[in-house]
Amino acid sequence: MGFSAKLVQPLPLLNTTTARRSASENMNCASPFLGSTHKLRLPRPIVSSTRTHFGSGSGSAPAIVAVKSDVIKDNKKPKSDVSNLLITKEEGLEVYEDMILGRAFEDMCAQMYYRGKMFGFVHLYNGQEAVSSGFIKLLKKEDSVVSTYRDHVHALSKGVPASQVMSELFGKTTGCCRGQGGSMHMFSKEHNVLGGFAFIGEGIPVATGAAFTSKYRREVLKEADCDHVTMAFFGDGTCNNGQFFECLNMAALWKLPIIFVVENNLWAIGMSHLRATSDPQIWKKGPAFGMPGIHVDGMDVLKVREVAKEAVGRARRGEGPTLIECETYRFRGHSLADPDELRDPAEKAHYAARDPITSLKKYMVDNNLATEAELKAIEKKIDEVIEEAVEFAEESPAPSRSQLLENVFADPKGFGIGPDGKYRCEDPKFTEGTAQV
Ligand SMILES: Cc1ncc(C[n+]2csc(CCOP(=O)(O)OP(=O)(O)O)c2C)c(N)n1
Ligand SMILES: [Mg+2]
Repeated sequence: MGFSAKLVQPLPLLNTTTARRSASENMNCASPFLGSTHKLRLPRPIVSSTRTHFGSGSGSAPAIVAVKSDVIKDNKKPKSDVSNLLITKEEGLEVYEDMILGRAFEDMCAQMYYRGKMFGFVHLYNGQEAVSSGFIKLLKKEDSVVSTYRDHVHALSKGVPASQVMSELFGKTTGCCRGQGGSMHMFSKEHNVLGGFAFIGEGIPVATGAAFTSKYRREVLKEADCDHVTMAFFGDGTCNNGQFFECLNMAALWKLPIIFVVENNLWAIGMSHLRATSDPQIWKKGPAFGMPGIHVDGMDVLKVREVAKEAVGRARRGEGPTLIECETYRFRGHSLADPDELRDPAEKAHYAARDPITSLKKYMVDNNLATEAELKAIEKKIDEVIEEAVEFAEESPAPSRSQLLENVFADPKGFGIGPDGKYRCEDPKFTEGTAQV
């Protein structure tokens, strides 16, 4: 069927030598792959000639691709002409509040984890807030989000109350999964958060299935107003997993209303992205499957939001999927159990200076979209929300013992649902005392 993937602004390929260097070594080289080569600049209105172009989705040429990293040309202060601004005051305040919520929530998680209030692995999202807020705040309640084990902030952006997320982390019954999921398995039917997933890549087929549901409802069940969109979030390391490729194929084949959001934070635990993948430019996998592939500076919420808007519109109109690679960075170790000794301090400092919250704040204040006092008031409000979430989690009851075996359908150790349909346990050593449930 001969579509032509047109590269509007091609990125030069990294040569092999470059690809073998660590991310930090690449910081000062000319690789356009690492947005780190760009200094933090004030966002300005998008210049039309450098806009990201999406395919129209009609006809047989869906994959027009561009790289969205160079739209800001200089350091001049933008004019305060409201019509030129990238965001309205109301939207800016909403996004700012969401980013502050994500950051403050995660900081509190670290404190609570080290005080022994949380169990198992806890992966924090500090530094990546522009991605969650830039994408998810554009969604409707009916739209779905699928996350990974780094999932608290995605759930918060989608509207799951901080108290429910915190309580889940404390393993309490008032958590969004009644305390049974924990940090890596945030789920909320009400908010269409279809899961955190501990296995990498595991959520991508779930998201593809959710997007298929929307299409099926619209086209087969004739629910004309079903224009629901699904967003799947996952990391750079996950893009080397087969499920990713299978789902790109199906989503493109069936023109599913899905957005594949790669949070490329340059590392998969202690493995540099540049050492782990044959072609580090993940966005290029989009056109390989016949869908647009976009690279965006994931430390700039305004740029993220702009590409997200186009992709959401495209999905809602039934024009199919989009792959968006957001170049971002996590400010903490892989998990709270990770001493984070592998990454170069210079690399960490470089990205710390590009804090997405600081740059949105600067944009809002410089453009008279908000005063320092207004933003301070938001920060104060969120501090209270977080304090209340901790109190709520602290005071909530722990699950009863009987909950332990709920939803357990089989287990080789001999507990689960027996032939009589009742819970059984044949290994008292393993589940100590639960045999009476
Ligand atoms: C199927 C599977 N294999 C291996 C792991 C172990 N593992 C946990 S996190 C991770 C790295 C994932 O990195 P990335 O996708 O970049 O996400 P990030 O942690 O950077 O957000 C790996 C390999 C796993 N969870 N699941
Ligand atoms: Mg990663």
